[in-house]
Amino acid sequence: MKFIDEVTITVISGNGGEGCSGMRREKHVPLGGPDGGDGGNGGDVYVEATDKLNTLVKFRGRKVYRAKNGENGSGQQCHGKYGDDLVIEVPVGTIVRKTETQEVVADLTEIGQRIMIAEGGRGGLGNANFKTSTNQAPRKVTAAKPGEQFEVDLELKLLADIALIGMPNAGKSTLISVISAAKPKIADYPFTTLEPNLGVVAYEDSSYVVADIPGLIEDAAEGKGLGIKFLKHIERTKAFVHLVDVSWCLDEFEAFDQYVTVRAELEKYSDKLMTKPEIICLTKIDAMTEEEITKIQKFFEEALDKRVLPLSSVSGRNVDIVKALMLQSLGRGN
Ligand SMILES: Nc1nc2c(ncn2[C@@H]2O[C@H](COP(=O)(O)OP(=O)(O)OP(=O)(O)O)[C@@H](O)[C@H]2O)c(=O)[nH]1
Ligand SMILES: [Mg+2]
Repeated sequence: MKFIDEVTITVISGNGGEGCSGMRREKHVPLGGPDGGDGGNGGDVYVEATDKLNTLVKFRGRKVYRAKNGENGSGQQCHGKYGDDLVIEVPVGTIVRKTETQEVVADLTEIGQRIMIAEGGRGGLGNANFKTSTNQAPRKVTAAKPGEQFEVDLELKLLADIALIGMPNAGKSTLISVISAAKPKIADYPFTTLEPNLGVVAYEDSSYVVADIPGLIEDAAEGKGLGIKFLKHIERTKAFVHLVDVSWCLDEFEAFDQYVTVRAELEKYSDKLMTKPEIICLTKIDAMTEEEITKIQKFFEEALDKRVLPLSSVSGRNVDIVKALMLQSLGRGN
């Protein structure tokens, strides 16, 4: 069971630039004196909480995050440029720990909160700093400090955006296993899933969290089956995908009856559940003829006056469309 999104990345702050050891050389000025400028400081690495992300999926690709090095100082007391800082955007709710010690270095709870996790190395001082009354021509510079490099673990507790609902055996766990990295138990008997499974779905440039919950049966709202506990989970999600296994049904009435049973339980539990966006999928259509599929689909669409999607997690038919519709139901798709 996975309720937590975790990823490890490497952060590297910038090295400080070297201080310069230089002497002023001008025509007609025999002893020009020291004029070496300081090296610039290396860039710092920050993490910043944003509401534009809700998972850590984007960190699965890129693992190394590096701020820029400071530039070296030069003659004529020119100071090196400071290295640019690096700001890593992470979802609100992310906790950052140093991998080695597990020390928490940032716990980001508010949008815009920004915390430095790796400090850039200081630039070295140029020799212009060391001129004294007794030493008019020092060669001395201080060494530039290197940046820091270490691994951090990012951890985000996931809250599901969308719940997969339906009767036991409808194919909920199978669907989450094909759209995310979740590996729930799947079996040909009811109540295989005893606790919700969460999966992160990456679709186009977005991602969202889907919960596969235990099957709902008649009187679930009164605690039957696995009961009320999981309706609470559903309450916090923004939308549902309602899976109806129509592959074994003798006719469209039997198929529709399953849908109505589950909706009735949602309604008994709370009116609020009824107003959430719902994507309806007729599952396991790989085991049906086109004729059977169309007949049941038409019946649902006419009864409900909305689009109903035939789906097969096994053949993959319409799986991408469901992913796109889920994103849309969150107000984030096209
Ligand atoms: N032919 C076919 N079988 C499927 C499909 N999706 C799921 N199944 C099968 O249906 C059975 C139930 O699938 P699950 O994914 O465990 O169903 P569930 O809705 O999670 O069931 P519970 O956890 O008991 O509520 C398994 O034997 C799956 O292999 C599909 O698209 N086509
Ligand atoms: Mg299941």
